[in-house]
Amino acid sequence: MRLSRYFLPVLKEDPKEAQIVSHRLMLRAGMIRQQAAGIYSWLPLGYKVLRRIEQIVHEEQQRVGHIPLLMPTLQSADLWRESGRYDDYGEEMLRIRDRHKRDLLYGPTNEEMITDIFRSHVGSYKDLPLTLYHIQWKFRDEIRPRFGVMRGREFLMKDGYNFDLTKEDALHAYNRHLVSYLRTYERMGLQAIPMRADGGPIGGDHTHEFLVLAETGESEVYYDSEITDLKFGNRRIDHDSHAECQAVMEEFTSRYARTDETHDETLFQQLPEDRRRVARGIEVGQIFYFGTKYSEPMGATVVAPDGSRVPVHMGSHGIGVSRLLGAIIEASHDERGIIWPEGVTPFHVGIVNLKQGDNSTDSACEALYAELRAQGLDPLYDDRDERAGAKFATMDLIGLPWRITVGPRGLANNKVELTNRRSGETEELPPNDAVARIAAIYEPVLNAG
Ligand code: P5A
Repeated sequence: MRLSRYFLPVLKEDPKEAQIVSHRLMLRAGMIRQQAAGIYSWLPLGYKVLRRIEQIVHEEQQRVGHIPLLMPTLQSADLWRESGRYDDYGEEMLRIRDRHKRDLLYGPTNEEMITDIFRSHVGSYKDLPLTLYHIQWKFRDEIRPRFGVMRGREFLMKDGYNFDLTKEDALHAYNRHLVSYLRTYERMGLQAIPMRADGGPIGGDHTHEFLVLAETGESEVYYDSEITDLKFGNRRIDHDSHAECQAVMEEFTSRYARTDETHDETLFQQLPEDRRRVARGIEVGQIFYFGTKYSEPMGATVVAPDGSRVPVHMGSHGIGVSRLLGAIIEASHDERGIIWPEGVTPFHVGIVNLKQGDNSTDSACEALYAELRAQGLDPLYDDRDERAGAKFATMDLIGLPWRITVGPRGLANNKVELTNRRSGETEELPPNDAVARIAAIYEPVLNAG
């Protein structure tokens, strides 16, 4: 993309309404625009990151055999009356009436709808196990929408639902989700720690939240510092193996790590003092096993091997896709702006032309731009007629992990500058080497799916 032709409405001033850094930077970098309290338009740069995050989520879901589908945002109230949640859900649910006076709602989650799909089309244990998921907008009429996309009213969620014959199989699905979430967040450059949590309006007492540690997080968390040494990394796991998934689950959840809802001070005090941590965290996902809470009242049953009809065991599993942008920025920024991890960056590398209009500089930039694209990369070329300082400030603000700076002085020696956004380290090298370097850096990212 050439910046002169892009739509990147950056703000010079700090927006007053933003209380936390991610909200401020998303507004300043022209990523989002608020349309009503907790409701945002996704401007091109924000939309690009949102799509990258969605892509990672899709790839990691499908890696473990989960099947994508798409359910609507509007749902019939009757489904929710069947489960009993229409009255229970309270004011967070946005209720709508259509012209025929039928009650609808803007879905805050989809347990009822997926259970309806299941009961209409699946009748035998032979069709199990089954996990279906989608990435779809949700609406929760939060009392206090705040912090930009972190606590929106309209927000994008990946929600998945498993259907199993037995509790044991459903707990395997739970563990498999935990494994796949660990990998998903790591690909986004995040450490998200599974912590024992509370079932809330979704239900069940077997549930973990995934938290990214950040001072601005809304949840208070208590954990054993050893847990932050755990990495999932590039392990190869057989996702159908109960034992392998169980082992990962135990490794990542056996140390003390709880949100304030389930915190137990007596247990916590048993940790050596130097390992006790009290901090704040951003909840970027949650997994639940709730057994037959929905299948029983809604009649989602299958014929079991012995011929009897039994309600299926279910769980649901959510990732806060739009919230993740805020969480990543909270975890990765400096005073100049965002620092995107390579896995989610909107553009892989920025090209800064220090002397727009100078023939040799322009053509060197054009050649770099073309070669990077030929390598399957997505560069942003700042071809505007602006001062170098302004170009650097924009690149720093929008947070591309790498920048190639091209000017007549360097080109006289066949050199450009390659700068790392995070460390600030700069190296001079021939343009071809810069392309090769960037291609090598992104090779694992482009092949991670
Ligand atoms: C699991 C999937 C559920 O809704 N039903 C389907 C279950 N879980 S949850 O924990 O309530 O939500 C899943 C994730 O969605 C994000 N989230 C939000 N993001 C932005 N703004 C909000 N108001 C909001 N509410 C929830 C969180 O990341 C949460 O973990």
